Amino acid sequence: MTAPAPADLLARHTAAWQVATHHPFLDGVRDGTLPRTAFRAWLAQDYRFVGDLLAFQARLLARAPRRDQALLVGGLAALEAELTWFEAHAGQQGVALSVERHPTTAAYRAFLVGLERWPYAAALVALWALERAYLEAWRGAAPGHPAYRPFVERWTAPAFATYVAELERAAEAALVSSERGRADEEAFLAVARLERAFWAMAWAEGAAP
Ligand code: HMH
Repeated sequence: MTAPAPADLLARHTAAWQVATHHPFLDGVRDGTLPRTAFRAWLAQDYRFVGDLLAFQARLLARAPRRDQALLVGGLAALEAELTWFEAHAGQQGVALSVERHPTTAAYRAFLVGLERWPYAAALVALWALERAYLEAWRGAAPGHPAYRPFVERWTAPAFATYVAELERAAEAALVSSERGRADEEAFLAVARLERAFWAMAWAEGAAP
């Protein structure tokens, strides 16, 4: 049996993927009606997430085959730069970044930490899926209300789309050379669920008194 390409996972789970990449939060980014508190909550929590993602990607790099090292190193450098970018925007908007992880952010981190024990191919599928989710989510919010445009532009930039496409190719190659299990599909579905939960978390924070 041939291993499924990452694109097959998208095709097989359109409903889960749809709700992972579409949310009233993103509609609010597009039309400017997003409650400021929701945006500020997202900014602080996504900063924590990106820090956790950087650590995950470093662990993934440590066990990557030679052919994927350049791609993962490039991604790591981009994540480190992204933390600086978050710090600049948070500073401008007076958002404190030294917040505790929300339970949803903590659950995402626990999943990323646990991926260390999953096959390399499945962990790479997870990385591709979570980056692809952001590409699609923010594309759906484009061009975005002026207040949020730098954020929309960050994850709709051609360079980011290229990175996501390269991750997809790498994941496809890893799947071909891995033993066929269900781990890749499980990883994909877990990412879809966690992405959905992340938008819901930020949105709920906006509704909080
Ligand atoms: C929750 N998913 C979440 N945050 C991000 N910054 C990305 C994916 C893309 O890096």
